[in-house]
Amino acid sequence: MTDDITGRVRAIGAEAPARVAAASTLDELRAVEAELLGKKGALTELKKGLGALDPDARRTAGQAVNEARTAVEAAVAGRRRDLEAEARAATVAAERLDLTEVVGERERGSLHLVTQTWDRLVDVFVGMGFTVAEGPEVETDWYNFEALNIPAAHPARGMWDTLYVDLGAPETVLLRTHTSPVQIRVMTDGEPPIYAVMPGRVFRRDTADASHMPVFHQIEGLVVDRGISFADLAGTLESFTSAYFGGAIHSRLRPSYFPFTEPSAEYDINCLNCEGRGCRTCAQTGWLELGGCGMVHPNVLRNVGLDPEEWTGFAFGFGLDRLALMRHGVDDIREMYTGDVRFLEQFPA
Ligand code: FA5
Repeated sequence: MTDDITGRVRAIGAEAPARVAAASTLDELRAVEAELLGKKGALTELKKGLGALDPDARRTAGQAVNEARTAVEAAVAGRRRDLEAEARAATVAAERLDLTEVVGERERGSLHLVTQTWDRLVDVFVGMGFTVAEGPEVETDWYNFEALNIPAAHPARGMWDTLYVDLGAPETVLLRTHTSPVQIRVMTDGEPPIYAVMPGRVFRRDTADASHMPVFHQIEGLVVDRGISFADLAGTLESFTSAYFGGAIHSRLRPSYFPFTEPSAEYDINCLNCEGRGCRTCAQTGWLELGGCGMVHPNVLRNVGLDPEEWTGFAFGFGLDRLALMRHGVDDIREMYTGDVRFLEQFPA
């Protein structure tokens, strides 16, 4: 009986390290511990049988139980340490933040050079007290031509090679050839005094070259007030030029003809790409035409119901893309429309 209990206790003690080592999680370890040492565990059960033994046998068996218990407890404690360390290492690995990782800068696009120029021009004119208006790109013959003192069959229509839209009666709807129709809309929608600029996209059957595109942009200006003279126009253009280009710049007003202004002029600046010496941007002339201008024709004022005896005004229309060319030293307008990122990246904004 003694040998039986002592033998079984020793057997438990001998097997214990292997069973404990086989526990691969803390839960499994707890289960093994309960099976061996718990209230209903194997060693506890065996210990209960000690009371029935004679004193010598009880001592031997009791000692064996204590030794086995100590051995099991040591094995469990050792395994628990290992498993807890493993669990901690797993948590640390799972929650690890790599603070040395370099997150690359986000690639951001930028505004196109034409948009930047548009915004800048608007800023300059708003700074001079102008408001901003826009009109539609598809216009009627009335706004683009008739109201601007260019009746049907007038030879001046040849100044603008027009793209017509196949809508309504033939040649009544078109892609606007200039931003001047917005003058008519502004005068029809509001009352003088008017101080407005009107940027927008325009369309012509022009062949692309270093200074021409079939689709390009203009910024129109219109002032209608009492007592406005050509000197006001010249002074406004002067202030605009120095505000936009900064520094000393040579400009000139060259007599010209537009049906909707009288007198009319072309506004040229000294080509900045060749400093007036002559290059392909200015077709070797040393001057680049930026736009037309003049005093609003009395017929235009009458067409929108204004009395030319009471109101006078001036108007101008600049090539927005050409302003961008000059300001940024670009020698070919087509560069702006090829979508070449290497070109566009030079103008971040
Ligand atoms: C006009 O379009 C008139 N509406 C301007 C005007 C407004 C005169 C108000 C008087 C009063 P013009 O056709 O010259 O004018 O064009 C004006 C400017 O647009 C030109 O000086 C030039 O800078 C620009 N431009 C004209 N055609 C092209 C083109 N194909 N590509 C790029 N820019 C152009």
